[in-house]
Amino acid sequence: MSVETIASQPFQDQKPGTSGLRKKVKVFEKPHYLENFVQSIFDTQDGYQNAPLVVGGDGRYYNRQAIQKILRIAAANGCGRVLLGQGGIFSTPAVSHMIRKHNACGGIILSASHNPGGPDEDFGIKFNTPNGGPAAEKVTEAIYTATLHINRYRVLDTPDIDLDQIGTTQVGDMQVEIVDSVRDYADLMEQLFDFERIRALFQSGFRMRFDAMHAVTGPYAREILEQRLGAPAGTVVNGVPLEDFGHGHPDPNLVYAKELADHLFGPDAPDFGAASDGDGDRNMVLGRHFFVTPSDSLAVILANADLAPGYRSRVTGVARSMPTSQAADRVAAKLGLNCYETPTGWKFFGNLLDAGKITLCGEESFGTGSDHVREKDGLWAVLFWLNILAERRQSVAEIVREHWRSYGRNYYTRHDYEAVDSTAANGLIDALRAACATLPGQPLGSYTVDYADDFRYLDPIDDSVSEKQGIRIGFKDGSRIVYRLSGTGTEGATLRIYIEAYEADPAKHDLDTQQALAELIGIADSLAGIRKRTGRNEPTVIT
Ligand code: G16
Repeated sequence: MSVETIASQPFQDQKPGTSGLRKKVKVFEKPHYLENFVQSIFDTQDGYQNAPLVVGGDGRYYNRQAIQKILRIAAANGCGRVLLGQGGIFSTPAVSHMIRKHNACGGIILSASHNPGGPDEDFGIKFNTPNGGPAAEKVTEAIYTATLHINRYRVLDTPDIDLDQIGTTQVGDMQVEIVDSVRDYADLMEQLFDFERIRALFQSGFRMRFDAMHAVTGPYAREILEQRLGAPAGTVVNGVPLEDFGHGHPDPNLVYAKELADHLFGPDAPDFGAASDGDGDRNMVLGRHFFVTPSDSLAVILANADLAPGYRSRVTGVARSMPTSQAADRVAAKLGLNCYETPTGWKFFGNLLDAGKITLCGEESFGTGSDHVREKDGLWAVLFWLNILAERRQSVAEIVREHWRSYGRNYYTRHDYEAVDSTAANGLIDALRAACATLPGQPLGSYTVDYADDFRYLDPIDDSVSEKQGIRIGFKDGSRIVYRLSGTGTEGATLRIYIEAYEADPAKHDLDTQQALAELIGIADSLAGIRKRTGRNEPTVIT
């Protein structure tokens, strides 16, 4: 067993996006591609000689091959100990928890999140730092710079190990401890929420369906919902993780989790429905014949945080990503809590959470979380809702409607144009940026522009600055249109347009969202010249 140094050449396209490096599997399969990136992590990080490194992924195609490669590189670089989920499986929030619980030097997560999996689909790799969270921009920049200069990587010449057997294996001088992927995470959930109350809710005949979308949360949801909380067997559907997610698109929204949505809007709908994504960090929450937007979900959780034992009387503040609706801001204002607006990307919450400035945070992209880990957490959000439902004994729709009556309703929608020509998409954003200077004060339809800018974030903890985080157009009445390009797509560019309007009058809280926002949607289209610039007549996905 010897360490080999393999000569290699840089790839120019290894810049991590919103959440790690995401590419087609075919790209990762190119000789040296994955190896270069992983070696660049070891070349720029430290601590792995003495503290464990957590490794796991969402089980998608190429997960197992990638893990064997990572173990060989880790051993060759002097890593002392790896904590690996059984079968190479860990949900993203579970990795975050393992890093924190075991004082690890960090973690390597293999996932392309909600993107489809399979030989012709997507794969991804992400590095998380010792706080359990996605690496901050300065860390990902350092890794990226290393990938541009790399000329060799190290591997230990050793056979594959059995990833399925719990226990400890030696890989050269490195110890690989294969652990139960679920147990520690499920124990943590039990500390945060009132499992007895939720158990009683299920005993009272409350019915739910959790759609794991053939992705990583299946085993977690079965253990927590069906075993520990006593939900009837069959509550969790599509619960076996598959390498191609059963040909599905594991993105929990009304378009891709259609089967679940149809069931919740159908004649025999249960009381509660939920889904999670490929790697278990996103969530969608539904009531009987009722969809809760992620922005509203964050606001409702914040307003009801005292009902969960792990959050009672200890919420310090909240943060939301800039394009997320301002519903949580209204709750924070009423409760006298700090509310922060950050760029898109969970990594921007890390400093605020570490500094204790916020306890809860969320994003419109179906992400909700708290300071229990440093990732968004799909099942955590579902359990928070179950805890609220168990205490309040009202339906999801009643709880949300009551919330709107107290705080007003932020009508909200996101229109995505996927796989748009990158030059056209960049041109569209550049033109909007140029228009920002002259827009304030201008009337657009029945609205008047209050401010227009390209969002710039000054991190209040480390003073780092992130520029060009999305074009914001705010109107005098508080409505907003936001444009930005996705940082997670793997094909062309994805243009996202976020549209929001506030409605205080309860008599107007039951409109169809697209109708309530129709005028703003028209303004958003014509202001950006979407048809002309992209050649598209309608969005690919509306959420
Ligand atoms: C990632 C990030 C999120 C972000 C989302 C969408 O989620 O962790 O913070 O909101 O991407 O990003 P974009 O709009 O740039 O595509 P995930 O679940 O893909 O890891």
